[in-house]
Order: sequence, then C-alpha cells, then structure tokens
Amino acid sequence: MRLTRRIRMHAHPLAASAAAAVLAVGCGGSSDAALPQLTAATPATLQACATLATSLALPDTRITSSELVPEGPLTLQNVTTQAPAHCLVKGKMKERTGPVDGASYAIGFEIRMPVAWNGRFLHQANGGLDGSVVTALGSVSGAAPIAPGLVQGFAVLSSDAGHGAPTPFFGVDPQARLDYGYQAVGTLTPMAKNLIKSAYGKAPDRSYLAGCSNGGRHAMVGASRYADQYDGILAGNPGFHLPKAATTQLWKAQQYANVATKDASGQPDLTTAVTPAEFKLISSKIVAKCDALDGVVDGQVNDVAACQAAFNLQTDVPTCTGARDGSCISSAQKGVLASIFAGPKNSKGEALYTGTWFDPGIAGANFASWHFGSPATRDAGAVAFIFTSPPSTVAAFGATTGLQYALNFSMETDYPKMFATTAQYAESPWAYMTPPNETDLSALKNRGAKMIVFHGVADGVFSPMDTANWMDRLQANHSGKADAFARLFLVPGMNHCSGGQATDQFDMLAPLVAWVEQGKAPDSVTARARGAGANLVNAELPASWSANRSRPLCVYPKVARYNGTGDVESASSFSCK
Ligand SMILES: [Ca+2]
Repeated sequence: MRLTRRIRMHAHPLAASAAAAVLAVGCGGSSDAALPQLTAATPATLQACATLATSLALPDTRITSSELVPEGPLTLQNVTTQAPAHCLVKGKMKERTGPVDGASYAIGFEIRMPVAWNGRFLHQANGGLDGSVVTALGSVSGAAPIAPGLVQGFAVLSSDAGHGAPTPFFGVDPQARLDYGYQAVGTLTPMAKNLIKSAYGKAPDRSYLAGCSNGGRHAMVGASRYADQYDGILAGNPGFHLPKAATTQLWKAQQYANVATKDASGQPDLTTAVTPAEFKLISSKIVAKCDALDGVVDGQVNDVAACQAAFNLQTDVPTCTGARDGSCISSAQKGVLASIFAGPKNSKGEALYTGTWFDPGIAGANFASWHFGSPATRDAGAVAFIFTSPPSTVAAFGATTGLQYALNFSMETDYPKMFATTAQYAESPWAYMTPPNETDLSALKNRGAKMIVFHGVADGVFSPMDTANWMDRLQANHSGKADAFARLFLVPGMNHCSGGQATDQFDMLAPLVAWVEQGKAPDSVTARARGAGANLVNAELPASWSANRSRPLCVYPKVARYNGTGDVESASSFSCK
C-alpha cells in the first residue's frame, strides 16, 4: 500500500525523466543535457608485470608477488570462466599491529590486469564480513556472470578490506572497523590507479566500484564518500543500513523463537518456526493472488506494489485448525510472519528497520538460511563485535552461544549501541558503515558519474523495500530527476544477490559503462533464468519455466508487463511500464 502511494507521488517526475531518457537514447546523446558527458575509455596493452614487484614504490604498500597468468580457466564459486591472459599482482597496504588485540593487520589485495585492457579500473567490493581476498574476476552483477569484469577487459582489484579472516573479531580493533566500513576503499583506490599506470603506461581512463551485499554497501558508501574517484557505481542488494539489518536479524530470531520447537535443553530450533513446505505454501498463495497482475500467468510476480495490496497473509493462506502439516499456517505463525514482514519496532512503536515484501521467492533456500541460520551463526557475532560500540570481548561473547546472544539482544538498550562512540572507538558503527548524506549524491551527479542499483525482491536479509524507499527519497532530494544519474532495478523473485525462482543472471556492468561513457541511460536490462545448460543451474526454478526464460528488469518503479502477444518465455514479449 505504501509503495503504491509513493509511486503515485512520483509518477509525474519519473515519467518526465523516462521520456527524456528515451529521447536521449534515440539521439545517442546525454541523458541530461545539464550534466557533463564523460569521455569513453580507450584500450591499451600491458607493458610490465613481473618487474612490478620490485620496481613499484607506492606509499604504505608492499607488493608480495607479480606474475603473468596465461589465458585459461578460472574457477570461482562453482563457476569456471575462461579468463584472458593477465598480470596478477598481490600485496598488502598499511601493515600494522593492532593496539587492542595485538594481532597483525593489513589491507590485503590482489589486482588482475588483462594484457588486452579496455582502459578501465573495476574495484570489486566483496561481501559478508570481508576478511579474504576474493579472486579479482569482477563477478559483480547477478548470478554466475557469463562475462565478468576481467573477461570484459577491466583491470580488477579485490581486497580483504583490512583484516585477514572472515570472522567478526577484528571489530575490537578501531582502525579495522573503519577500514571495513569505508577506509579500505579510500586507501586502495589511489594505490590501484598508480599500479595500473605503472603496468600500462597510463592511469585508468574510467573507474568503477561494484559489488553485491556488503559489496553493494561498499559501492553505495563509495558513491557518497569517494564520488571524486569513481565514474560508475554498481550496487547490488546493498546492505547500506547494515547495522540495522543485522540487529533486525536478531529481532527476527526472537520472533521466530515464539513458534519454534524447543530441543531437550529448551533452546528453540529456529528452522522449525516456518518449514520449507510452509514457505512454499505461502509462496504458492502469493503466486495465485499476484501472478496475473503483470498481464500474464507465468509463475512470476513482476508488479510488486500491486501484489502487496492484493495479497493478504491472514485470508489468502489457510489457517491450521489442527496440527501443522504443511498445508496450512498456524494463527501464531501468521502473527509472527506478519510482524517480521512489517519490520521491527521498539516498545515506543518506532521503526528500527524497514519491513519487506511478500514475493514468491520467499520459498528460496537462501531466504530461509538468512531467516533461520544466519542470526545465530553470522549476525550475532557481527553485531557483538562490529555493529555496537564498544565491541564485545572474545571472552564475554564466548561465554554464550550465538543463538543466546541473538535471543537476549535488547532492541531497547542494545540496539542504540550502533550509534554510540567511546574515546577509543571514536566513530559509531552507524557512521562508518553507512553512506553519509545518502540522499545527496550531488558530487557524483555533477561530475557526470552514474549509479546503478539492483535488489532482489525476495532478499532475506537486506530489505528491498528499504532500497526502494531510499530511491524515493533520492528522487525527492534531486527534484524528481535522480533518474538522470541513478537508477534502481528490482529483480522479482531473486534472493540475496542470486537464487530464488527468478531470472537472476544479468550483466549491469556493460550497461553502466554505456551510460557513463556514451550517455546511453539504461531503461531495461535483460535477465535470464539459469535452467538446464546454464553455467550454474538454479535448482529452484519451477519446472514450467523454459530453461532460458528471459525477462526485462525495469527501472523502478516501472515493472515488466506482458505485451499481450508473443512468446511468454522471451523478454521481447514484455515492456517496462
Ligand atoms: Ca506474472
């Protein structure tokens, strides 16, 4: 309902800017005549590689290796990509010993620079808690990208964001917190540009910052803090309000505990709160109510806003009269789910984070893992050490379980610690984790840079509604003309960065480059299902979908609607309206 109201509110300015964009694409000109048009990058060839390890003298930087990697297969996250010949440089910045825990810290990185370079720098921002240098392949957009950044010819940087393990304990170190929050990106960027200049004989013509999840957060923070350093920003399923999202995960655990089965020691097994069969049931009822709203019954719900108005958890899903057997949802479960989808509130009724949407993708395994597994295994430690000030101690945290930490976390007295500072921890978690002035991207806009954001509608941890709200506020703060430099694409059915019953394979990097360097503003991006024959098959696709179903992803708040004729499996039969 709220979304519908917002769309109406913005209908006029959005329609106007969309019309301008269509004109601009037709003319091949800029999407907004008032904004500068950045020139296109030009290719170059690698001039130096192995010698970089000894020849480079960059501030606060130790190059640990540099070697030429021949063209060949590169496997990352179960996907094998044929990578072009490239120079792989590894190193560390700002090596130091932490004053609190005495541990060794550094900003570890690698950069992969193709022999045949497109003239562009891609800063691959990584997910989760960081803490490992994920292979710098540039897989930053959608599930299992066919042509990641390195294959497209980018020089790609990846880092561990300032700590060497993907665990939350670095949060006791004040500087490691800041590096994770934003300073690693700021420290690495000039180093990477200098390194690229040494390798090719020229600095990158254009620079891009991209990632999903926490990587999407890095990208959104960069859009605010480092707008002078980047020409294009790509933020997927961004955790740009991560401290609120993580504490909400703990709150969810508290809600689910009310309807979960308890083990012999009295501890709730959260996975029993709503079973996979029960989520599938709810998903099927959402499909039944909402599928046709976009003009075609195809198992996909593109009109998210209309669906929120149409679907009613209480009346559209059968209420159990006896035992739970997968064919019904108990009244108590409905109460918990209604509360969780509405979002957390404290005892004063104040919203502590945004709620989320009902979407068929909530039946996805990834959605369930965020709701039931993550609070105890991931969010508890992250909140204890990184998102509250002062951080917990290893001894105190070790004295309890992750689940108990989650269940005992007070939304009244613990939640506000994300805004706290101490003499030792001088910036609050909220300050270092989130984009300052998040709805004022004037610096980015005014120099001709562009930003693309995408978000799966069935993300189990970061609310897509929160991201859409941000886009609404960005529009309002930029006189309804934010589409000239920032666009949001919702991905119906998609879970956190990938998965779910969705067309979740797409490339937004190339469209971002075309927008930045040629003024071709993207009105839609084609996405594909990963059925049989895909490079990484999505086992959750309904059997009724063709293996290579395609759909347009649309600029929010437009949605993909069936044209009334044409192959239902093809994106060409749909239009963004
Ligand atoms: Ca449909």
